[in-house]
Amino acid sequence: MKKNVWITEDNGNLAISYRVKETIHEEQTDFQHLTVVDTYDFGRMLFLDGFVMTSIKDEFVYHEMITQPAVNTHQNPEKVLIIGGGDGGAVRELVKHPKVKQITLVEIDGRVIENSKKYLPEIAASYDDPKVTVLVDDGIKHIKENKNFYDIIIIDSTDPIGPAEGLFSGEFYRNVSEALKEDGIMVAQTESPFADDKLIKRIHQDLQGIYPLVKLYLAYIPTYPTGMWTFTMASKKYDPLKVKAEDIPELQHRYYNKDIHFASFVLPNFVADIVK
Ligand code: SPD
Repeated sequence: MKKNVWITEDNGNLAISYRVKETIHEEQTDFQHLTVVDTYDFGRMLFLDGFVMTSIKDEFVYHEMITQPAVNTHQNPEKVLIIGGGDGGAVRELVKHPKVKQITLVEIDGRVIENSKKYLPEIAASYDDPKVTVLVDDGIKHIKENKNFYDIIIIDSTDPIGPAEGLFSGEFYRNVSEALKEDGIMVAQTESPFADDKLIKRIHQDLQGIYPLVKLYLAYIPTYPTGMWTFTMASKKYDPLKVKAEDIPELQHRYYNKDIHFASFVLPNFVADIVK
């Protein structure tokens, strides 16, 4: 007989449950509670403090969309920094890009990296690539210590509570801008337009005070509550909508392509209203 065990992400007013085949691993790290489960519908899933971080079934959407629009907008995206992203999905996507030469991942919780390598090898697939340097350190501190160095900075954070709260602040975004070169681009995951409209608006306004070009874009991620998810790109020079489609390399992507590059910046009216 099949077991009837469920794991639930409970946001207070909204809860989403997944039926579990097997609990693979559970531990309290120095920073958060980490759980890896195998689920019937989404395969293995990583939860941090009870919130879904990634699933084998839909992770490609998030990891392609937090990396590819920026690397295909920047004309020379050689040095890329990822803050967070310890599961390795963003690393895997950046390694694919021929123009990216050096990827630095700064993850505060080394246990996320170790457990992802062990239990989510499809996602943590590129840590051994020679382009990749991993630092287990505080991303906020790393940003303050590096000035005018990176072409792209990707903020692949958890939700804005707990260890990641500081990664959503105006002060942090200003420091990110100083860590970028004069033509740099920053991308952050910025939550759901249904659940987090005030946060998205505040982030947008903060970034507009720092960068000449700020654009919100969308992707569809079933395991992130409400399904519709936003990313915010802030750029010192390059406009993602002025990219030539023929310059976007045909890499092995399951979600991102030349049309999605432009279409993801087309916003439904209610989303456009959040950032107008
Ligand atoms: N509510 C989910 C937000 C999580 C965003 N980051 C996930 C990390 C995947 N690399």
